[in-house]
Amino acid sequence: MKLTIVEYPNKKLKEKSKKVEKFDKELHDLLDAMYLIMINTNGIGLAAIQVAHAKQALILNIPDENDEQHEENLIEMINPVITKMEGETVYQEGCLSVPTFYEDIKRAESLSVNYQDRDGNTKTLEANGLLSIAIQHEIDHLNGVLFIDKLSSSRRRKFEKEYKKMLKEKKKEKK
Ligand code: Y12
Ligand code: CO
Repeated sequence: MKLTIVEYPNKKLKEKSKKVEKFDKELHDLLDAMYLIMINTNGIGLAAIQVAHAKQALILNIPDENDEQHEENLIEMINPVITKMEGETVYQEGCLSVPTFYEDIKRAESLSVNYQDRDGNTKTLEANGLLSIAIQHEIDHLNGVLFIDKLSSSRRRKFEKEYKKMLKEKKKEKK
């Protein structure tokens, strides 16, 4: 399955993803292809809507203390629901769908999430630190929300100006 990353300002990213009902080969092929594209683009988290599939599915691969990613640390979450959030933390987030931009975003410090794995088994995960932030970032994607939607209006205006400039320069480079 050949996938490409959908980039802002594509309207697809505003779509709400649908609950997964079938835990079949089509879902497994999508998850496998998402993993390949995430690793090939230096990502640590990816939601299905970022590859134009409006399904409630996301993957995460948080690097270890040496900043290395290992496939055995891959987490696949289908139909995730956060049941508890505690505390507050700020982290400079980036997103494969908003290339080259990083912004400080305030989120819950820890959480508990219920989800299904690729075979439909029900799981619960307690997370804090970077994993907790990444889960919140990816679940936002399933609801059509990007990290830039959480910026103050003045910061957002600045972002839009800089992003437009970046897209213009990218277009020029292609010519
Ligand atoms: C903390 C904060 C946010 C997340 C969500 C997952 N975000 C990513 O995986 C971001 C990846 C990313 C990768 C980039 O590198 C390439 O595209 C090669 C990147 O750099 C550029 O766009 C130039 C930006 C973001 C998880 C945890
Ligand atoms: Co993202």
